[in-house]
Amino acid sequence: MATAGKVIRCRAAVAWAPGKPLSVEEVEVAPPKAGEVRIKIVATGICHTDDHILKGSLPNVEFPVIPGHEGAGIVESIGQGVTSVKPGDKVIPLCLPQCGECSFCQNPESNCCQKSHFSEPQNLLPDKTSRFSCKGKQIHHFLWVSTFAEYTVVPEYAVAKIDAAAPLDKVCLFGCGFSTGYGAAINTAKVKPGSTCAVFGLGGVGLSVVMGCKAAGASRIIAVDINSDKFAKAKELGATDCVNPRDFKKPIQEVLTEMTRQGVDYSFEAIGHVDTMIAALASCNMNTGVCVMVGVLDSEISIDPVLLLTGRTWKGTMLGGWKTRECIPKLVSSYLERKFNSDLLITHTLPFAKVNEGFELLHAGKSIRTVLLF
Ligand code: COD
Ligand code: ZN
Repeated sequence: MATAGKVIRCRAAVAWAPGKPLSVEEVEVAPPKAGEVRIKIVATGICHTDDHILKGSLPNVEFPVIPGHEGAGIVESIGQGVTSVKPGDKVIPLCLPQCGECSFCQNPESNCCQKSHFSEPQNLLPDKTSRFSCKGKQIHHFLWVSTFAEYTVVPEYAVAKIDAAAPLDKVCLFGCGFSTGYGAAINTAKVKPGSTCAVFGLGGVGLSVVMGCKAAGASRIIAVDINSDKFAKAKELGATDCVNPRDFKKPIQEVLTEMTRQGVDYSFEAIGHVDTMIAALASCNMNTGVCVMVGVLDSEISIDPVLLLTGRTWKGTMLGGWKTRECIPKLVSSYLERKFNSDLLITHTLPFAKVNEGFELLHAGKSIRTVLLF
């Protein structure tokens, strides 16, 4: 490849400081070092988590930074010792790696690789340097993936090789939103056939939970959102009932408990607010209910312990519980076999230069997923 071993100058969206819109800049992307892969990003989705970065509400993010974590691309070049991918391969960069060696990776029940940001920051690559610079300044990586860049450099164990037939402008969603939501239902909650589910928040992540509940055979799926415009899509994807908490005077947990007599079997929170986390927990069956929190809070939460004392299970999920390098390619294959239609989550496709327009659509509640194309 003509570019291998050389610095590449290309476009990227840089967040220079919290509270400022993204700025599309020309950046330099250094070649991959040993154990790293340089990827030409072809498409990237906009997830609400990227918006949390711009607002400065995610902990452990360092500015200036190139956000984006829902991308798909093609390997441009590889560093020394890389064996699992080669230039030309289609790949998805993984914001949750799978090193395959740590005790979590070796545990069949776990997907929380110890190389993830819970153990070490992913603002710089593992050798503690950045491959990005702009106007003479070092730019930070985000969760190692930084998909709002035309080229990005990622450790090999955070790259999943996918089927060469995969359409990158569609399967980019598997880097976060679809995998997180779908897996929260299938892997984390382990939704059983015939069960009743409630999903709080009908963004790209919550609607993927709806799809997961449906695929697992749930017989009733109650979709909850304060934006009723989301209900048509929720029904199309499998919701049987749609509820807007603003249509009721009483708390939504009481509404759901009345609708289902004893509360739902599984509830999911895909918003990231304290009140909806507590409402989701209180909405599931007091004894056998399972509540999965998918959203992340920027504050602490306090609950009445009786909510758990009676037997409820309260869980979290990381990227839907998938062992990423191993399972994301399988999910892509299932997509190619048309086992589900995640394309329905994509409401807008924009050229990369319009990245800030994509965020405006998210703020206005008009988009589910906007996919940016380079
Ligand atoms: N009650 C009901 N619905 C609400 C409420 C409320 N009080 N407030 C907002 N909503 C709805 C909105 O109308 C919207 O439809 C939906 O909730 C949220 O959707 P989006 O499109 O804004 O968000 P998503 O689906 O892209 O992302 C949601 C997350 C919860 C994943 C995200 O915000 C988050 O918390 N991210 C951090 C967690 C994380 O790291 N997850 C894995 C990688 S992203
Ligand atoms: Zn995300």
